Amino acid sequence: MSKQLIEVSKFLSCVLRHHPDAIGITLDLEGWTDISALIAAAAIGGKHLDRDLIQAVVTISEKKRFAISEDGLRIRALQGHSTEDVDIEYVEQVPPEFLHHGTATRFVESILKEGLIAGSRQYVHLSQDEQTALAVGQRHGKPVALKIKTLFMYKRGYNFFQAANGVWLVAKVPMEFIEY
Ligand code: HQG
Repeated sequence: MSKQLIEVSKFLSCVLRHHPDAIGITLDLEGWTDISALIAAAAIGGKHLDRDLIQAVVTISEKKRFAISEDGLRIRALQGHSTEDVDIEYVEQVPPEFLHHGTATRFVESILKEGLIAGSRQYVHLSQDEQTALAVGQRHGKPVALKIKTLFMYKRGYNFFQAANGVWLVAKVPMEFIEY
């Protein structure tokens, strides 16, 4: 992805997941916002966006972070929200026996005490495979992938959801379900 597209992707992550209020847009409960309103609001804040740039980011994003509505008028982030304005009705799914959580080695001590918590986000994020988890962990420092006994958790009553881009979501992971 070019530098310009990475910058637009970060901007979209910021306003569509965390701070829509920063540019004065509103997101509905499913996270959608009007693309022309987004472009206009960004312009007022001095940030140039246009439909082609937005479309390019949506198409190229290897993590499929965003989706454009079928009518082409709206955009949303598929997961990763911290804003309370959004409460996406994710599809509940039976998880596989194990999923993986990528983090940094410096967090492991605390995680093994408290379990995994969502922090500022709405959910703890889990990856299908160890390699993806390590890439997620890398964002925070020296990466480590924790193996989570997800089917066992499910059988104990935890609800699992999968975002449209494949990321698994769960409210928390108590330490008894973490293999390290
Ligand atoms: C850690 C990216 C100490 C947790 C990815 C993580 C993902 C604890 C950090 C998505 C803890 C939170 C989310 C505890 C959890 N003590 N640390 N008890 N419990 N943590 O960024 O999962 O590129 O909010 O391990 O692909 O890293 O943005 O969550 O390291 O799907 O599209 O607290 O963001 O996608 O960090 O990443 P984050 P995450 P994007």
